[in-house]
Amino acid sequence: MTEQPETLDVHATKQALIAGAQALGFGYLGVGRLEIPEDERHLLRWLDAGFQGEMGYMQRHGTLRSRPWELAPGAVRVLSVRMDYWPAQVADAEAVLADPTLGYVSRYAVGRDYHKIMRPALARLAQEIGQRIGPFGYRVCVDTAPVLEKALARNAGVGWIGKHTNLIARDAGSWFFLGEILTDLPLPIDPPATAHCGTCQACIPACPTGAIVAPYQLDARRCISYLTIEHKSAIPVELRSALGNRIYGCDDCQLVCPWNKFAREAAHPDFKVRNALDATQLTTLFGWTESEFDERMRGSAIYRIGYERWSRNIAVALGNAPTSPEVLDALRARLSDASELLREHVEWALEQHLGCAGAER
Ligand code: B12
Ligand code: SF4
Ligand code: SF4
Repeated sequence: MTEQPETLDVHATKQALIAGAQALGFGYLGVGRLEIPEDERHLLRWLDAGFQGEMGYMQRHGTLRSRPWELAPGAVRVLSVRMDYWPAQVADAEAVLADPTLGYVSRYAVGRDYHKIMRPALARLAQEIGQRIGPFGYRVCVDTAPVLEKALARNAGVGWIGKHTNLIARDAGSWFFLGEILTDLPLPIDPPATAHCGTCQACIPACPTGAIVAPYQLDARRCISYLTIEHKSAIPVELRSALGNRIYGCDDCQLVCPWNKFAREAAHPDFKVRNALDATQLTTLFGWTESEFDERMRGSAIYRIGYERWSRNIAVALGNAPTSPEVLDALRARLSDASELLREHVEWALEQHLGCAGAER
């Protein structure tokens, strides 16, 4: 990272960053220290328990995630931002979850891929500050960078880590993404956020698969978000019914959180629903060809999981749907799919409707 001029007005620079972040659509920008030793201990215990499942990158990065100065040498502060994503005019989440003929897509993913929105906005913020104060050292991170984003955001006053393990802000709930700029600017820090779950435990029994094994502890291997997005192989049979109609991600633990009555709608227009993904018949989605998937999902976070995993997820939801000629036809149409992974899920789904010999009928 670069040397700072001794004349740097850190207070004015911080104010410029806050104003710049707001103008770029961020809901909040806070400044925090980088040290998170207690979170490092929790991370190591989480990895020891094997909660990361197939997410090999979590194991591989180890303590790099809790020592951001190793990722960005010279960094002394984190500028942590929040961007609200709850889309305006989205179909009612509870109503979609209650209709097993529809697919439920997590509300963060019904619009444009958030990485494509947040990364350029953070890079622009850093450039604008550079134009004001001259060159400075920084690294922009959004999601995929190996840092404990929630712990850093808590340090910077953005919010606290709830018992469901998502970050919550008192005035904005938890429907937001996080991003950071690690920097060598010695800016004045904000006080870390205090915790406000209190005696509430609503999210724990609300989890369809029992993934929140204790307050603040998530066994990702059971989490529907992990199973439908990160997990590449077969979805464990014993968890398939619990997935219900959730075909990409899961929002249940946040839907019951009382703090989400303070949540704000997305300011950024790119989070608006695309391709009616907030409430579409499962049979329609399952009928998409690979090129239709590519064409419709390009630019969406869903594109990242690819057609095979997307189809696998929908097959499970169709197995959980009420039996109907449309559901059976949709499943049978893909019984001889080229993907062995998909064929096995389609056979399982048909078995749910027709019994053990279902796949042969
Ligand atoms: C891996 C990952 C996942 C995994 C694992 C989730 C998890 N809780 O770790 C899976 C695939 C399941 C997942 C799911 C989701 N994710 Co995710 N995910 C990540 C990622 C890449 C790393 C998270 C991580 O480091 N986990 C490691 C473990 C150790 O951390 P942890 O569970 O958070 O544990 C912390 C505390 O709970 C506490 N702790 C742990 N054990 C204990 C024990 C005790 C006794 C105590 C007191 C505390 C404590 O300390 C730990 C360290 O701070 C981050 C991006 C990033 N780079 O940070 C996004 C991120 C956390 N995900 C995000 C989102 C939006 C989601 C989903 C909501 C998406 C969805 N709707 O489907 C779900 C939410 C599921 C849930 N209930 O958490 C957002 C969260 C935004 C927010 N408001 O918090 C992030 C920050 C991405 C982003 N840039 O916006 N995710
Ligand atoms: S996202 Fe869904 S499956 Fe994962 S912990 Fe929350 S409620 Fe459970
Ligand atoms: S539902 Fe209750 S316990 Fe869970 S995160 Fe929200 S406030 Fe905390």
